[in-house]
Amino acid sequence: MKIGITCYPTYGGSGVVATELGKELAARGHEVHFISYALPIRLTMTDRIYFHEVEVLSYPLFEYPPYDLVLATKMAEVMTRYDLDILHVHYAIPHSISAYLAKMMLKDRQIPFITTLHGTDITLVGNDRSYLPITRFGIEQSDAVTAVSNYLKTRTIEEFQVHREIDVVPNFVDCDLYGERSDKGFRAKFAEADEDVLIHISNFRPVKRVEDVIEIFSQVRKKRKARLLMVGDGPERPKAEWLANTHGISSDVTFLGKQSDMNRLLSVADVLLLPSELESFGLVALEAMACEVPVVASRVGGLPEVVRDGIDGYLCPVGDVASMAEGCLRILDNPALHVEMGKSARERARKEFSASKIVVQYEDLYSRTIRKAHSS
Ligand code: GMT
Repeated sequence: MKIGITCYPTYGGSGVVATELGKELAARGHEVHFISYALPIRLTMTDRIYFHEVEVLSYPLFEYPPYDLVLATKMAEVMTRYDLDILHVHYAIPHSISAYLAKMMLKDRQIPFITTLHGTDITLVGNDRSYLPITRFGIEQSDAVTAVSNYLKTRTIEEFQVHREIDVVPNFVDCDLYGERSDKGFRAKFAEADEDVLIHISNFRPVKRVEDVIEIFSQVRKKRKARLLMVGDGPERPKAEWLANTHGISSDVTFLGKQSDMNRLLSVADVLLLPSELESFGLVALEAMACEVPVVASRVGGLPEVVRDGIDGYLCPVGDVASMAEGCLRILDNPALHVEMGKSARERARKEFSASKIVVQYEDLYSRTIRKAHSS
């Protein structure tokens, strides 16, 4: 198949999933065309992968340059020039609307588009009254819609009152890449041999509750020699840095900023902390699980569909930093439990969320959607 993919190219789970999907599809023989305003961060240009940049003209009249229109124009151009069979957009706003416009521009060709809902496009942004009607419209007009968890599907139906089929296709992880052990030398860059390594990876937005990460670590640090790696960047980073200072633990906390080798970093970690206010899936939890790293996270959104409480880590109420610290200590104080949880987590990632298991679900959906579009 010839498949167009649009996503946000910046740091964030939706762009990562879209990029990894494109790479997997190309490896399986499909031709994949990425359409976005920049090269997606994890995209490497290999055989059958193309990138089409959306360049937004700035003009003094445009206080807000109309990216959605330029994107629609580029989508239509790529769909025509490369004779695409289907377009798959990740994150509803504004991508589903641009895809709808592109489809209308090429009405005679009947090229269908699929929208994958990732989370904040429904729970935060799309839910805002100023975006809700247009988001609902994008969902209704899509030829197929997928959500990354049952939780997200239910919330979409309830809050957007959409009466259409939504397929749940969970996120996936490359279990060959995630799970390779790093050499001891790499771990030594971050921690002494007798220190535990806790890790948090996110875009440091308010929804991630990075201050809770510091609070949890602070409690763990009182009981054990440990180090915290804070990976990523975003608006809440200064608050987290300040809090680490206040607790007198700043020398034990390393802010690494944006990084690309997540698999290598995860492989040196003992526990992943993800105390988010909300996660529709929690891709980083899955990536940690594939690396045999138990997860201590909030019992919220789609996270219980990924992490089994007491088996792959611990899930606690949002904001309950004491229980989360207790969960970390239970794991770190008990090496046998640590190993057992890590192995269960990897096994679950491998069995339920491996690329080979999930990518075929998208392929199947593409084929069904294309057939339906041509038969109508
Ligand atoms: O977190 C965001 O701000 C948006 C989005 C993203 O692009 O990272 O995250 C969502 O999509 C991920 C990939 O499907 C999910 O793993 C995240 O749980 C989800 N974030 C939220 O629901 C907060």
